Amino acid sequence: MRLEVSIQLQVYTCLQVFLGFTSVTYSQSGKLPGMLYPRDSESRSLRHLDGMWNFRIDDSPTRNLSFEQKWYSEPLDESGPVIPMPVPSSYNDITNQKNIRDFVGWAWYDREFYVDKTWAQQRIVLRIDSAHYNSIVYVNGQQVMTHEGGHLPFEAEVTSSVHIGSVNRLTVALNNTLTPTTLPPGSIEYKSDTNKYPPGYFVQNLQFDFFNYAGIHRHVTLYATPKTFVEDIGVTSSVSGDTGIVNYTVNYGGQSVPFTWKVEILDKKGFVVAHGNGMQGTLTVSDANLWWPWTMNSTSPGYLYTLQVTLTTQTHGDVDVYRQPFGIRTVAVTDTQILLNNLPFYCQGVNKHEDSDIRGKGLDYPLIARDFEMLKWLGVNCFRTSHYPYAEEIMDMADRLGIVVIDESPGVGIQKSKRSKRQWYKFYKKNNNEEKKERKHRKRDKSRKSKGKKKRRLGNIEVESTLNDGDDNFGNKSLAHHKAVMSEMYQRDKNRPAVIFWSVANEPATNKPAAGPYFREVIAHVRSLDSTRPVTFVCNQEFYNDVAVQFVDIILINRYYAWYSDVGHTELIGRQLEYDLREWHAKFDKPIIMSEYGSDTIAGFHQEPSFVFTEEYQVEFLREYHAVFDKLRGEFFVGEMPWNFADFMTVQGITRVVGNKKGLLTRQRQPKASGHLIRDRYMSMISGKQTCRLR
Ligand code: GCB
Repeated sequence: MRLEVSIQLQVYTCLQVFLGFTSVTYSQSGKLPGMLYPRDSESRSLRHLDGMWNFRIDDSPTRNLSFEQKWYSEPLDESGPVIPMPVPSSYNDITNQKNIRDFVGWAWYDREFYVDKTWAQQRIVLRIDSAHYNSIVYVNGQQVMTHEGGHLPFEAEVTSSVHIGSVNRLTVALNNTLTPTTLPPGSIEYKSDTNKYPPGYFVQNLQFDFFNYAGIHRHVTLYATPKTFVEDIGVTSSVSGDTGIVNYTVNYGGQSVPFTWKVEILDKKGFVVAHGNGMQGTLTVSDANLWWPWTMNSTSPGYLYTLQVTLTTQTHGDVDVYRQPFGIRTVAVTDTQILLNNLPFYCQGVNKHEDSDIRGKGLDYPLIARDFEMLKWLGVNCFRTSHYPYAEEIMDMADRLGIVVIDESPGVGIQKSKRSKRQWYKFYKKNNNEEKKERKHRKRDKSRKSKGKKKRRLGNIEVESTLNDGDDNFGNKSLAHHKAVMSEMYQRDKNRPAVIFWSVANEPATNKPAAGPYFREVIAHVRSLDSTRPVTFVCNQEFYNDVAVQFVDIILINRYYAWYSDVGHTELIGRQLEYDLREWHAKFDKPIIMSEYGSDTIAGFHQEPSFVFTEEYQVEFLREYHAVFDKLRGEFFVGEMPWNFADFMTVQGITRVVGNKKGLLTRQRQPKASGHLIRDRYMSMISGKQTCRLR
């Protein structure tokens, strides 16, 4: 379902120059820099800069005062009042102030830190695991990096920016404004009727159904490596009989001096089981322990090996050691099945969100532990990172516990395309000769185009108030950014055995012609990065109007029969769903996962016979879907993922009662009746060995 929501704020337009964010810096060869997770070793040290930072929003009417006054050039508490703000966390739900909760624009953070003097001869790197959305980072008043997009890490070498022996200041400016070309896209809408709104009044329109939490969401880390260092590691695997075949590539960064590589595979106990010494190679592990989901191997699920990479420079005697966990496993899809290590895998799934009370989307270890506890309690063997990449600490747990992940990009709500309508009518004309319609549309198009010429800026960000060719959600700018985000995601998660599919988007408007070339290109880009994992997106269109499912390996469909249509009529679910799924399979001949289905349920609401929003309705609703799943499972149906694992926050709106309540669990992670239903179902699948393999 598509939802448009607004946050109301009062601002004036801003005339500053657009800052020109780059999401990532490519090397001259066009290759993405490595994005190895900061780990300590005998050659590397790290320090999290988490804690209480100083914080202030720039709520000036232009949202640009902070740059005019150069807040980054001195401690934040000298340019104005500050409040303490925890890192990592979203800032929205920390205070009791509406203007902070609903803020749109630049929010400023700073803190002081010292650098260990033993790091003096090292290369020092600053990494932010996720900050939403646009970031500008300063060390001691000097800009050291910018990044566009939340949910993914970015880093820069800061060796020459930090002082050793005196205090350093780290300042981060963050802007959560979403525009038609951000990922996810959104728009700023100015309200011009001065009888109703003060001058400069605007709303932020979102095209997705979760709160647009902002802040420094994950760790901020300072780490040190040798000057010549292990820059990147890539591992892929295949299996031949009992032998694991491991292909690796390693790369170095920093000074180009003569060096040697040592590459070793360690098993769980730390024994070397294979070794090599080139920048790339193939190693074999006899009698390999494969990586299995916990439902397919109860004794040793999620088996991880370590690729221990040692780089030794001959002249400097410098050594860098990096240990990369990985798994040995294969993934494939046929026209009716998902195969893990050549055996059929059925996804007993859920969708999730990074979301909790107070923290918003902030990383929180107790929450992560509780979530995995409840995933296991539910019998879940698979989740989707709806609708953006999750924290690396969450992904680590999935790798370790043997829970499969469909890794989804922040491409949620790619829907608006002015061009697409024109193309649609052209298409119509060609096929149905509906010239009249096309002429009418062209007229409307012209008037919109002239309106669209006026572009506005808000706090230095270009916020297109109307959609124009080239800067709509399917335009070239969006496409280039989407591809860059997929590259960043791939760089971060490529070595994770838990990740079995890439999902490039959720519910894009793939009924519009513009979506065809757009998704063909995004998906081809992902395939060019990774030939080992199937690629997909999550679709909510119809089998007869979709233009992009033809490009995917496996179909993921969202459906809300008896909720957003025929509300209350659970008796229609079976008929409508079975027809629908069979048509998709008949047309595309690919396996299908039901990637969302669910109904809002307020914990503690009861009514018999069932009524919408009650626990009885949710249980009855899910059961109707399950009956169809059970019927199609032996055919082409390969997984189910209720929406959602837990209740989560959205913006205020008359269709949401303090957030989306489709959780099997409450936002505090306690089960509703539906949680018990899913647990019974998934546990009986495990013990009944239905389409899962138990060892
Ligand atoms: C959907 C979206 C999800 C929403 C859900 C709902 O189709 O993918 O983001 O939260 O529906 O509850 O409406």
